[in-house]
Amino acid sequence: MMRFENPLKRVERLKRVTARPETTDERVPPGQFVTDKFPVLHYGTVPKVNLDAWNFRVFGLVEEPLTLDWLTFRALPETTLTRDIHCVTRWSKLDTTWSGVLWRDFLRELNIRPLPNADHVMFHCEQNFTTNVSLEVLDDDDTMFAWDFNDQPLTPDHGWPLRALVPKRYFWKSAKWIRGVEFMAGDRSGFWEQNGYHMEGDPWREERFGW
Ligand SMILES: Nc1nc2c(c(=O)[nH]1)N[C@H]1C(S)=C(S)[C@@H](COP(=O)(O)O)O[C@H]1N2
Ligand SMILES: [Mo]
Repeated sequence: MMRFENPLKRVERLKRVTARPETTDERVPPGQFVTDKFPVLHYGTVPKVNLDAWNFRVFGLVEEPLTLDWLTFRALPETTLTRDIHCVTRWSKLDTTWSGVLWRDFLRELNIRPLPNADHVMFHCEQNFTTNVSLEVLDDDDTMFAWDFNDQPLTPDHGWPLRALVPKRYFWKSAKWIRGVEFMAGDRSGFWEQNGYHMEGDPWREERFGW
């Protein structure tokens, strides 16, 4: 629906959207409404991904940069969890179930050691989409790289073969078609953040826009 919209125009339009009725449900952050649908939102087109050529890069401020192929990545220990997701365009979806590798398991299993000055990451995706997240936010028990939704592989439009899941942030930080993580000293804005979205994006504080 808004796939091809200029991001700057999109932000302007979203700022004009009048507030919808708020719910008192304690699971629903302010200014959000609940939907049972699973909208598809992204900038650009759905990439065609070839698993044989797919890789995942761990780079930037880490002791040993790595490149993983799909089978190696997919063999990481799997966890399934159910969380609510909150999109900055005001829909929330409750009890979504994801399987993949937890961020903490990913670091431990691959012995990824960020350098002492690393405090943020940039997620890098197909077609140059990026989004930034702090290591503090990632260091949680429900952040993951997900390959299944409701026990089925992700569909292409929801990020197949792999997406990030950062459920305590607005859903734009849950990067689809992810291909790498870059460790950084200090924060840097990703794609939507450069186009006006907030650097943190905490739905409970309504951190929608950066200005
Ligand atoms: N690679 C990539 N990931 C992305 C985006 C994008 O444009 N490209 N959009 C984000 C935004 S703004 C949202 S709301 C969610 C939407 O995820 P969904 O399509 O699975 O609902 O994906 C996020 N991840
Ligand atoms: Mo979004």
